[in-house]
Amino acid sequence: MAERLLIVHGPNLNLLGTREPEIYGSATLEDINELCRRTAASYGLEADFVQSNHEGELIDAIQAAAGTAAGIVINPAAYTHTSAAIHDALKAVGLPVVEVHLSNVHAREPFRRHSYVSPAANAVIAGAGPAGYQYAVDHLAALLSL
Ligand code: CA2
Repeated sequence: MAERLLIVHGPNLNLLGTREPEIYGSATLEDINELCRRTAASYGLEADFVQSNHEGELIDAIQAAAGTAAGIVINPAAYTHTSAAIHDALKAVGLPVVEVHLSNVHAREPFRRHSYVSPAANAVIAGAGPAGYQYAVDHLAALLSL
């Protein structure tokens, strides 16, 4: 059976492609999921997806990945800057993690420069737009020696 990756999208990312295209571009979340799916398939991996506007639902999905997924790609969105709980969940499952941000969070408001999630991630990609998700899947495949 194919190994699986979990792709986690945080709050408001369901709005991608409909608002603030000058910051987040015109790709929809489904476009990004399709990019992840295709990139994962190129390594013989399958991808599962979750988007939620609720912190607890994201944590439930991360916990459920233990035993079902080989790695996690996560854009925690605004929870990046607030959530010790998402950090703890990622540490608890012990899977390889790549944190992705569409925008360059370091070139924006000062509050976006700090991530609670980064210490729980193997790698962080910011500012590459949707391609960042492709690079994240590529990196997980490398960590999995695929
Ligand atoms: O750059 C990123 O990917 C972010 O994780 C996006 C978050 C933001 O809070 C982080 O600082 C950086 C916001 C996601 C909101 O997405 C929207 C998409 C379309 C319209 C409005 C919001």
